[in-house]
This record gives sequence, structure tokens and C-alpha cells, in this order.
Amino acid sequence: TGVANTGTPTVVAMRVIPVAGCDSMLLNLCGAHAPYFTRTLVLLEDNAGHIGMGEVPGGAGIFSVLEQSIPLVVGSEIGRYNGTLNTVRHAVAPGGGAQRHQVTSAAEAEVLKQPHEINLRLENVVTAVEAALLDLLGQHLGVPVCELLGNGRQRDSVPMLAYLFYIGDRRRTDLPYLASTGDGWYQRRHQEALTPDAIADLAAATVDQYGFRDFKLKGGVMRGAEEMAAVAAIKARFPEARVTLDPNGAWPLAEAIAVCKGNAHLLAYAEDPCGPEHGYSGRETMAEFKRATGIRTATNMVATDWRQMAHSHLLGAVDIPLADPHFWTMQGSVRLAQLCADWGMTWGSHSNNHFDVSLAMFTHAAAAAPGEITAIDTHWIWQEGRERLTREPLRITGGEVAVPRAPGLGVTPDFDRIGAAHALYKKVAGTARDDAVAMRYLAPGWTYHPKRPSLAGRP
Ligand code: GKR
Ligand code: MG
Repeated sequence: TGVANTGTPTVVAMRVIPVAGCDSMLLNLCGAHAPYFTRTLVLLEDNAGHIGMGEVPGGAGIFSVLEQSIPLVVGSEIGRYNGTLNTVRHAVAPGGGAQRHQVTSAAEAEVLKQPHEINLRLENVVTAVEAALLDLLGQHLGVPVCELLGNGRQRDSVPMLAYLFYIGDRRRTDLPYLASTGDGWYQRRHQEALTPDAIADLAAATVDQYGFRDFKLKGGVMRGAEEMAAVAAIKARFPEARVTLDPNGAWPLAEAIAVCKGNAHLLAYAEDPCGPEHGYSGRETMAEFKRATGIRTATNMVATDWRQMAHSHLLGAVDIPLADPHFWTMQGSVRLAQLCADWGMTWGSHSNNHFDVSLAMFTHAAAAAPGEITAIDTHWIWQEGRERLTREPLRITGGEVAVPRAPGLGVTPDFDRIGAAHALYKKVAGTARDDAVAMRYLAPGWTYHPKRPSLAGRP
């Protein structure tokens, strides 16, 4: 369009590859994780011979919009990455703002009502291209991606938390869950865990394996008081630990207050303890929860885009927005981190099951986040040691991931592993995440209810 060539490499190929990996029978408000999770991988190649990678949630909507974006990305210069991203953004969301893709089936419409619907947001499409372009630009310039985000590198290692789940008994299903992937944590992560003691054992296994000091229990499964007892069990084993509990907004405000009030010594903060009810928005109930309990709040449900963030801030509803770079974009997530640092909030990140490309993306976004951050969510411990798409995934040691010094994202694609994960996808996947399917083995006829624990008190 009449502008001079930047002299930076040009993208010559873009591939969009759906991939799948194995998971445990992890319980949450929406049911039980299936034996497989899916993701979408983007590979860009430039005429300097570099490969750039991006990873985002799976799903037909994200996949097809990414495929449609190929002609907008191929032929672009990596030095003009912002222009390319604007083109993609405009194609994806002509009106601006957070966008959901077209619902293509009744099953997907059902999923859209559930907390993990943020994975279907079209910002994920932008992020997949953004991460891969930044990876290429970093390789061209010889700098890590975190140095290209916001004000650049702010830290050399990123604290991560042990994301603990109640685990269903896979032997009560005929689904192909793995029985074990080794010893210690690699054995433990496949066995049933439903009691406070079993949760504390899980926590201990993650400490042995990864050295965590921060923990999060996924709630919305048992009654609130029992989940708080599991938090107390973790604290009893690790008194210095920072622990949080996330029922995905399942508790009515009165119950959230009853469960948490007086437990500030157990909870470092409360993640989505309550949500919308009786005509009040989740931001309003979270603000009331904070005033009633004095406990700090985090969310990946009620401040998930800039407009929600503005309302949330006016109400003082949220102290810790969990700005997952997958649905905030990497640049957007860091922009929110800068705002948190300036406005007295704490930045953190939400996650979902993911491969090692996403682990690198989380690490670089968090490395560029200024000020105090909270240990970020990652599901990686449920996949680590077995799943990988890169030659050498970043490692969690001492509860932290060292920020790579290598150019770009600092990870190299392993094409054999990518091929195998794609073959697995073709064999097992294709439909939207539906946690009700596996849950029905534990509770026949089970259906999702946003205000009812998934296991406690169910038939
Ligand atoms: O993996 O079951 C899960 C989580 O419940 C996930 O879907 C949530 O999006 O991790 C998330 C959260 O913090 O709400
Ligand atoms: Mg959450």
C-alpha cells in the first residue's frame, strides 16, 4: 500500500493445526474433564527460515476463523506485525470489542452458558497469530518475546501455582483415561481424590515434583464448607502456602460470605466466590462479598474484557483480574498488567489445559507484567512429563519458570510430537468441550447448573 519495505522477513506460510492431548478426570462445576483436551496450534514460517508458534484453545470456531485469516497473514512483513494484527482483528471483529464466534451446534450453545465459554472468544484468534508473529520478530531481532511486550522484561522468573482439582474415579467409566504415567505425582494425578486429605496429598505431590508455594483448588464440586476444609488441609500441611479456592461463581452471595468470612487466614484471595444472582451482576455481588469478608477477590468470569473491567473497577469488585493472554491477547494482557501496577491491583492469569507453547506464552506475558503479580494459573502439571509439542518445554522448579533468554518464545517445535498430537485429535476429537459426558458416569442423568455443586448432593 505504498509504504516502504521494512527490510524484515516476510511470512511465507501459515499452518493451523488442531491438536489433542491426554487429561485426568478433573472435576469442576461443569462436570468432569474428558480423557482428551484439544488446542489449536499456529505455525508461521518466514523467508529467513524461522518458525513462529502460537497456541490457543481448541474448537471448530477458532479453527475456521484462523484458517480464514491465512491470506491476511501470509505475505506480511514481520516488522509490520501490528498492522497485520489490526487486519486480523478487523476481519474477526469488525465492530471492535469482545466477540464470540458463530454458534454452530446445540452442544456448543450449551457450552456457551458455562464458565469456560471465554475460550470460544475470537480474541483467541488474534492471540494465536500475535504469539507466532512475536516469536518470529524476536528471532529476527535476537530478543525474547517479553522484551517486545509493554515496557519489556520486568522479571527473570515467573511464579506459578499448583492448580489442584478433585479427581473422579476413572474406573467407574469405560473412557480411555490413563491409569498412570510414572511414580509420585505422575501416578497420583490419575487416581481418585475427593476428600480434604486426598487434596492435601495431591498438594504435597506437586510440592515434591515442582516446589510450589502457591495453590489453587478448583471448587464448585463439593459443598462450600467442605471445599474450605480442603483448603484448611492444604494450609495445615504447608502453613506458609498461599491458597485460593475457585468455585466458578457457584455459591450464592450469602453462602460465599458464610463460607469465607473469618477465613482470611486460610485464603490468600477468593476467586469468583459468587456470580450473578437475582438481577445483580457478578461484579456487584463480588463487591458486596469483599465488603462483607475483607477477603481479596480474583476473577476470570466478571472482568474479562475492557468494558467489564471498567464496571468492575468502578464497583471495586476485583483486586486480581486473571488476564489470560489467550483471551486478552498478549499485548492486552500486559496492558492490563500495567494498569494493575498503576491502579493498585494485582495481575494474574487464568488458564485451561494447554501444551508447552502456551506455557511459554504465559511466561513471556507474565515476565513483562510490572509490579506485584500473583502466582499464575497453569494446568500444565496435569500434562507435564507426557505431553509436549516442543523439543524442550520450559520447566517449573521451585514453583517458578525461568524466563528464557533465547530469542522469540524460546521454544523449538518438535514436528514428530505435533504430528502425533494432530493424529490423536483426528482420532478422538471434533466436538466442543462437554464435561457433562464423563460426569454422567458418576451421576447418571447429570446436568450442569451454574449454582449447584457438580458432585455434592447429586444423585
Ligand atoms: O479446567 O475445569 C477447568 C477450569 O474450570 C477451567 O475451565 C476454568 O476456565 O481454570 C478456569 C477457571 O479458573 O475458572
Ligand atoms: Mg477461575
